[in-house]
Amino acid sequence: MLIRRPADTLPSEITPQAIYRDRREFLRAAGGLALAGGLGLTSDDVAAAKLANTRPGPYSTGEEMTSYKNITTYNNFYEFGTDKADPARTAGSLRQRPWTVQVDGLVRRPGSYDLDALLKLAPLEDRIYRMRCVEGWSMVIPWVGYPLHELIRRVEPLGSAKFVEFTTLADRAQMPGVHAPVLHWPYTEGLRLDEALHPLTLLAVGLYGETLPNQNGAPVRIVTPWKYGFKSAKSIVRIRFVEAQPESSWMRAAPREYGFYSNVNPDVEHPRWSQAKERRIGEFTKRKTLMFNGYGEQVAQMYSGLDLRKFF
Ligand SMILES: Nc1nc2c(c(=O)[nH]1)N[C@H]1C(S)=C(S)[C@@H](COP(=O)(O)O)O[C@H]1N2
Ligand SMILES: [Mo]
Repeated sequence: MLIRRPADTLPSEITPQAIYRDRREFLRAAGGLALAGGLGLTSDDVAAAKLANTRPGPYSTGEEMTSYKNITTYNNFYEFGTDKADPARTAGSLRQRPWTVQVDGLVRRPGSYDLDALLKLAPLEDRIYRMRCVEGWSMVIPWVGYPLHELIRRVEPLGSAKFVEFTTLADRAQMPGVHAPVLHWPYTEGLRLDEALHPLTLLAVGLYGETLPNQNGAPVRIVTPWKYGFKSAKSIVRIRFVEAQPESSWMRAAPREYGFYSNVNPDVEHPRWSQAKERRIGEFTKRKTLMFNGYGEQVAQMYSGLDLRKFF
């Protein structure tokens, strides 16, 4: 077990000036919604105004974004209840600060890193991603964050590290859903190291130009847009580098239904339903689900030679 030391800060020479400027802009945006109440604007008005100031980063889709309201009231976050409406109602009890992320396992610079220090590691970008839940619905979400590789590179994984495991907060005092035995707590997820290093994989801290609402995984989460939503672990507290493929909470709960890879794949049906189509939240006609959620050009080469029916 690692002991938290004050020395667990990442070197300051890796923090260029530009990052501080970006961060100031981000924090200014985060005050926007509070102001909106006074002006009588709806949160969607404010979100639209904010987006006028955002510069969609690489890989952003030009598709219409899901409304702020839908993104923040239709959630899967079982630590706050299993109904889609539960997290928006009950996640107010989550305390976003202080927040530390423990980095350990097969890594040269393990430590307990303060989230505010992690926020300064790289410029925050706006990334508009398609997201697909294994349940058959999808959204387009404008995330704020930076590629996870920015963090991974700086903590220097050892050559023996092949996978990354994410552990999320499981605090009964703050999370009413953790009392229910619906999953094995804490919620854990994992990626192969090359997936975690892929430029699409985000360490996300906001959406619609704002800090993350609690129900969306505040204060920091993973986003892997070519995989089913459950791979995008919310409210993470630990990143562990390991040699063997880790077992995620969903694999443990239902190994026949949820594999480690969980790449969006319209050709591999879930044992209880087809994955060929999806309903974009806010729309009525179903859409065809795209291989790798439409990110095949970016990610398919990572799986060449892998039988995607076996490694689902
Ligand atoms: N800790 C934690 N992370 C989680 C979940 C959860 O229950 N607990 N649900 C997952 C699922 S199934 C989905 S679809 C996405 C939903 O993210 P969103 O509510 O921000 O759209 O979060 C994922 N991350
Ligand atoms: Mo999901």
